[in-house]
Amino acid sequence: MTTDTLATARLLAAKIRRDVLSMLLDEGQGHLGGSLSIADLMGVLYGKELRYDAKNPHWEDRDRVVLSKGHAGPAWYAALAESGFFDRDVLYTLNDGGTMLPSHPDRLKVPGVDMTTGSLGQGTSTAAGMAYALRLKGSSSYVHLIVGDGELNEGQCWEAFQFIAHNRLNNCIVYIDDNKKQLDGYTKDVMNPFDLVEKMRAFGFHAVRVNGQDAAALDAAIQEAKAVQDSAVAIVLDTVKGAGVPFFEQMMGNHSVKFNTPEVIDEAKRAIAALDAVIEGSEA
Ligand SMILES: Cc1ncc(C[n+]2csc(CCOP(=O)(O)OP(=O)(O)O)c2C)c(N)n1
Repeated sequence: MTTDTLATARLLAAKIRRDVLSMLLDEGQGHLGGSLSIADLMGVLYGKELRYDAKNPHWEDRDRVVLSKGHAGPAWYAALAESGFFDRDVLYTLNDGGTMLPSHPDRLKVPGVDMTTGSLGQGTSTAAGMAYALRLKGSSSYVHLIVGDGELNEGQCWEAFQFIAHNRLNNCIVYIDDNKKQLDGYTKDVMNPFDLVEKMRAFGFHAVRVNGQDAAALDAAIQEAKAVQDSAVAIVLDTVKGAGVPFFEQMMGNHSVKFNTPEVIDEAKRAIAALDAVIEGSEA
């Protein structure tokens, strides 16, 4: 990644964070923590890595994204809006009646969304099927599958991973967002995932662990994954739930945040203003 594209990815991550905070503040609540932890990955994917045409979302040769942890939809919607799939104003209709942006991604409603998700685990199987179909068609497109660490409680994930590994689907890059928390506590307390890199290796994957908040590290891991010829590939993202906004990183219950106290509202507004300043500084 050149300095330019790295800067683009970082700027996009800042915009995603700003938009996620703004839309959830406008909505009064929403899945903040797990949206912010994948902002940097979304920045690298849409800022540099993906092959897409925002004006032709069904372009045959596009890369596919499956956000299996579908509750982080706001981060994906922000990435899509900032990448030109639809107008940014639409973000403020999140979860409203008749919206094209339901809280969880719907492939029949959202331009750029190829797979409906929200029921944890299911996206792993559908992504596996998409990658297998692309392989059969001789396509060079990739499927980027994003899974949560808490989501791994679903046995379906391990069945899908076994299928991906067995078929050596190196066109399906599996990202595990290891932000150490799930809905109601620390992942290790709810159901310990143990060492995710070792576990993925045991399943037959080429697996690495990277700082999921670092655009350069993410890009290097993606390039490494793309160079793997003979096995499935997984990138475990070492992330922080709520990443990028210290107040929300430190909030224990930051899975779905209610913006209903002056303190939380002020902190969100302060963070949005700080991100706006960063964005304006980068674009000046
Ligand atoms: C099958 C299923 N069971 C339960 C839920 C409710 N639920 C939504 S998010 C979540 C926690 C997910 O944790 P994780 O994958 O770590 O998400 P992150 O921390 O990255 O937001 C749960 C249990 C669901 N959406 N689907």
